[in-house]
Amino acid sequence: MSSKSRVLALLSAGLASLALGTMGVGSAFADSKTLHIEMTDDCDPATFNAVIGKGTCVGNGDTTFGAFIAEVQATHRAEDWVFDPSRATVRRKQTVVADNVGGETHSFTCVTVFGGGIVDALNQASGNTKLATACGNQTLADSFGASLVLAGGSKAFDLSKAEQASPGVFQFQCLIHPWMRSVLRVGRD
Ligand SMILES: [Cu+2]
Repeated sequence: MSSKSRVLALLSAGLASLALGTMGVGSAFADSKTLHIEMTDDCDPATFNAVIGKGTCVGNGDTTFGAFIAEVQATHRAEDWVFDPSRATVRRKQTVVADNVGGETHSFTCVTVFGGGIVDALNQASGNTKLATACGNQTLADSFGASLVLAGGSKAFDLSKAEQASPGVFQFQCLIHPWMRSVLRVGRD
């Protein structure tokens, strides 16, 4: 296999596993007990769907698949693929809601150590050669399945039940695009 087709095969394998995950969607609350984190991207549906498969991108972004890969290889990230905010102060009993406002599926996965996710080609391209460590002794595959958020969907997380990466600090990342990250720090109530 050429290195390009190998990259695409790995990407397809990673994305095919999306279908096997738990498609849980929590409800989004608008009260102050909730912190919303937006998951964004800029996928161009024509090229992403042509390369990875139909339904990969349901948005209306304009970053082509080729430009996306080139950007990740050059800078280890794609600047429009982010968790916003990437840093926030939370309260101990606060609920965090991840809102996927992008065109692709993302995961909002609790990790104790940031690192590579489940798509090896993107791990390599983004320089995340060491895998992330999921919270709660979960495997990456299990935690990925439980933390998927489809395009247009939302998922709520109860921080009181999430493992802290260090005292007072929660870390979340996307296991498809491992540079999409948020660090949540518990402030004084
Ligand atoms: Cu993602």
